[in-house]
Amino acid sequence: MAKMQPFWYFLKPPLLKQTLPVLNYVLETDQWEKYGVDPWLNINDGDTNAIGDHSLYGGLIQSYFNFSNTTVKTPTVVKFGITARSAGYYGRCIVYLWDGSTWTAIATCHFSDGYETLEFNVESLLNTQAKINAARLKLVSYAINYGLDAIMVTYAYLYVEGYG
Ligand SMILES: [Ca+2]
Repeated sequence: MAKMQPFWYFLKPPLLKQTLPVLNYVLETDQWEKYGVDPWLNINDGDTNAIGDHSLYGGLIQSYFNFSNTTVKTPTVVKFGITARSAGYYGRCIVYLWDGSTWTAIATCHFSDGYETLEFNVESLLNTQAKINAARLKLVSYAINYGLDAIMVTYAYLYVEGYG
């Protein structure tokens, strides 16, 4: 027997929720340490496949990463997530996202011991399906305590809610 749906079910498409992990890496500026297999940030697997910076002054650039595509045509919530840990006093990096035409610094991340995930709302930047699907990620390490700050990053993704 067919499942009955309320009348309003047919008026509004279902809300889609999609996690779009890093898909691949395009070599542009390659300055971070690499551990494991390219593209390192596609799976949340700790130090196994990760990138890091233990350099004295930070400022190292790793770009760029592409994300998986979304089928959401009308995004309502778009977040960027990054999973990293300190490998020293603090782990710090600046996150840049490409929207198809420009790079924007969306956050300076601070990580302590042990992997944790930080999320940032980016729907003001990535406000269309085209921009989400054009998005690229660039990470720049950032050290305040010279010689003490160090970072390991293992996972990055976009999270999208909206209607197809
Ligand atoms: Ca990883």
